[in-house]
Amino acid sequence: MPESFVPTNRSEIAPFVGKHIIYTYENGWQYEVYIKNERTIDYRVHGGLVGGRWVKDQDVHIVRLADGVVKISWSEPTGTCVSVAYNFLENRAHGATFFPRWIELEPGKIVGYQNDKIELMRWHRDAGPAYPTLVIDEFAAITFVEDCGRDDENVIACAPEALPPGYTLRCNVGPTGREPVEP
Ligand code: FER
Repeated sequence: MPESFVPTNRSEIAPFVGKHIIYTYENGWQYEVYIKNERTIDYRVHGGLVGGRWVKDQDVHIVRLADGVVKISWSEPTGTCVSVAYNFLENRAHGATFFPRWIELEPGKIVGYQNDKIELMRWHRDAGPAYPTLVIDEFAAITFVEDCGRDDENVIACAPEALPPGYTLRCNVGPTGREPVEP
């Protein structure tokens, strides 16, 4: 990631900093993200190819696309590249993830807490095979949103499997942006 990246106008992305959200892609893969500050996210993966993966302090690029719409893009130590647009007005997201071939072949290698094995991830990235890239391009429904403020290390602080039952089922927003009706 070039060190030269300057986030668009800090005040432009201020409404998004501190957001903690849970969303599920149409393919069933479920993610949880905390926008920790203008340059950093923490996240957990609750289901899908790499369910059980969790990451703190991923360096990201964050840009405002419109009121309530933000795009976050990054390159991981594994070589995976991700770009996700979150629309908080309609509680929808669209993510494009570009997985190296070695992850498609052996996704288990990136499951677990990445921060304890960053050098190993870089080793796998460089060992490959990198290509052909697996492109996963999906819409997602955002089902939970809260504001946690900036730089809170307690929002994403344990493995997905250590969370209380029902943690990801909490639902406080719907597709129109209003509170959902009781099921
Ligand atoms: C997302 C899509 C993919 C996301 C993270 C990823 C935090 C990362 C995938 C991976 O590295 O395995 O929406 O949100």
